[in-house]
Amino acid sequence: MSATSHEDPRSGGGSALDSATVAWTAFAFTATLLVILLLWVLLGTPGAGPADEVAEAPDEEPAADDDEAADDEAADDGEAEETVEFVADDNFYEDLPDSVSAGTVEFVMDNQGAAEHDMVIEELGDEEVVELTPGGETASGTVELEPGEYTLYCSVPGHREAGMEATITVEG
Ligand SMILES: [Cu+2]
Repeated sequence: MSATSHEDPRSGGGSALDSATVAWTAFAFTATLLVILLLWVLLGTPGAGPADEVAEAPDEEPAADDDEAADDEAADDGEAEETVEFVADDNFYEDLPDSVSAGTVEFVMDNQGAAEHDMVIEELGDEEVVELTPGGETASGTVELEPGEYTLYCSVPGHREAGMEATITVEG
């Protein structure tokens, strides 16, 4: 009983003290947070400018590197001086030019037929310049051509005889 009566004022006083302490602590904590926030904003904002510039710079450099890499790949492929786009169908070629310039020539074949077709150049040891390509697909091949007359044909049995043959002049 007496212990309880002694404790009540203490715990009451203790609670009042605790409330004041909690209030002060909360104020100090909030003030500290505000100061930290203020410092973060003041220091962070000037830092954001250079940070953005630094972030943007690498974005531009890799893009330039990619372009150079693409150019290098094209160079590795021979970087055709001339591109000849033509159509293969069942069973004939269309849109093949009568002549091209000597050098590296890329042949792009659009197979609009139903059957498979390729494009071989007889004078290059029957080299298959454009691989066997299913109907509806496009394929290409690059070849080095010296001046002269060349015969292009499809190596699928029966196709050359059916009309898949063309003559092209390579001019020096
Ligand atoms: Cu063919």
